[in-house]
Amino acid sequence: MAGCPLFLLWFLATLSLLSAIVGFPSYSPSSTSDSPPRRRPPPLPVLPVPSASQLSWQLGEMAMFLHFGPNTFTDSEWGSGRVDPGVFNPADLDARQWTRAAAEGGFSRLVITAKHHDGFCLWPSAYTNYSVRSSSWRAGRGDVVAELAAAAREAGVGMGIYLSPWDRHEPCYGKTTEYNEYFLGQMAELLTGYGEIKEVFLDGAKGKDSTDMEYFFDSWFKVIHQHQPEAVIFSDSGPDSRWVGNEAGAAGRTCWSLFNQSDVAIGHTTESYSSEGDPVGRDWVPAECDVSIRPGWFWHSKEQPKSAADLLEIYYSSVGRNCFLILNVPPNSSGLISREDLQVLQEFSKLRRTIFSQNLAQDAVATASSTRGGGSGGDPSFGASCVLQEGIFSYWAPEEGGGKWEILLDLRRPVRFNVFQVQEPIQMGQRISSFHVDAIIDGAWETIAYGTTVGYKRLLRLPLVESEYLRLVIDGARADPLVSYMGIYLDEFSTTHHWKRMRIPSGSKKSHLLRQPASMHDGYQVA
Ligand code: FUL
Repeated sequence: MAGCPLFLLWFLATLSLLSAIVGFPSYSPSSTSDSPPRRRPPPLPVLPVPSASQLSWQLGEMAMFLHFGPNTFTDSEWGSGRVDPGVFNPADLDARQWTRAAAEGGFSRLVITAKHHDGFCLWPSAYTNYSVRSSSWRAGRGDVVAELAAAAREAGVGMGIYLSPWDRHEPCYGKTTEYNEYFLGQMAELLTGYGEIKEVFLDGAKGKDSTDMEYFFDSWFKVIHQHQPEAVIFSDSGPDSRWVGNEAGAAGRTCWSLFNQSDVAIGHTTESYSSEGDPVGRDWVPAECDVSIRPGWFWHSKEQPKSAADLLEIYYSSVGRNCFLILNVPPNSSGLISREDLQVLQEFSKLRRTIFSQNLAQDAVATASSTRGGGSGGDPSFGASCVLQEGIFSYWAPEEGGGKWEILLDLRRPVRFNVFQVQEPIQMGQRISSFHVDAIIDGAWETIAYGTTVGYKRLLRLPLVESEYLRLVIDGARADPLVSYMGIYLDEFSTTHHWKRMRIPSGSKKSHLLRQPASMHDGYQVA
């Protein structure tokens, strides 16, 4: 008050006297009976957390990968870089057919091998003649990247590029400065000439006997983000998404998006670290699972695609384990995705739709051990019922500092299911480190699944269960756990062969656990 002028004191005193006499409304910090209750703000995020582009990438769940180039015409995987560019002649190339397949199949992005290890460029790069310009396709005037970018924009699918650091054609490969300049020059062409690029895929592969070469990854990452701030950069170590450590499309049952980028040198990964992440990692670098629909990455006339059931299996072990799936569907030598691959993609999306389009718990009554905001029932904006709303932006939060974290679902009728889905609001950090799921079986609680991490999405396949009550018990977390979604589903496809062995008591009103061989199920192993 020392510096407060006297007249101001006089003014404030007069004002409060007047307001007492004439009843001016006055502000009081505590709420009165007719003012709305004060909302409790959300809890603090627990670092590290995803960037906005990592978040939208993860919500997109799946990308379609397109391996295409001279290898498609020469029945090879790692082209030598000495193949005549004239071999590249996809007479019926139709990028719209590719983007249609991606959009209809539920893929949020497409990533094309703009340049694979053979050094051939699918766009007319100004820095080399080893490109579409020297091919017979469209009389040397074609640009595959441009056609795909336009079709992807039209179909509302994001566009991504693979630019191989290892280059078996380019003569300056091995000369550090020259090749890094060459690579960045090409990268700039791709990132400035084709609209928005959502992903840049940097492969760590390099043949054993190939020339030594130092890549300036740090400069590359900076330049990529200067040109395309929203692009997710994939490499063995991130910075935005990390290789999962295998090419089978399978993450660890424990899978943290937390990671120490500086502990991993590109080209020198340890599979367990890449596939499981790091519970004490400093960086947010979620895993991306790359796998091909066919045995090879490029199309080969003698190879056949995997089945839709195989892809479903891959979906469970990638997207269902907190990862992003990039599924390669290589166009054939006429420039189209083959009919048999399209067929499998359609079946795969039908399977996912059939299993996941209806949460069998959607009419449940959800209650929790506590809710943030305390009081009677806590703050409804953090209530247990939030876990029945799809997505990650509404979530249940427990009262701070409590040790018991449980969500109970009263399904209000016996429901038969064999898949459990749980999600965390990852924008608040990945927290849960162990959990289990119980159901009332024959009148008593029985544990039907154990899991470790959750992250964006965790799918657990279970023995077939019929129950009216289900509870998620969180046994360990890095901070107060938050849960954004819980779902139960019936998958009659990936377990078809087990159904035959089960006897479902007819006319039974009780809840039952219909046992299946435990080893067949994700959720039955302490993950
Ligand atoms: C590997 C490459 O060598 C394959 O050819 C393919 O591009 C795959 C995605 O990455 O490391």
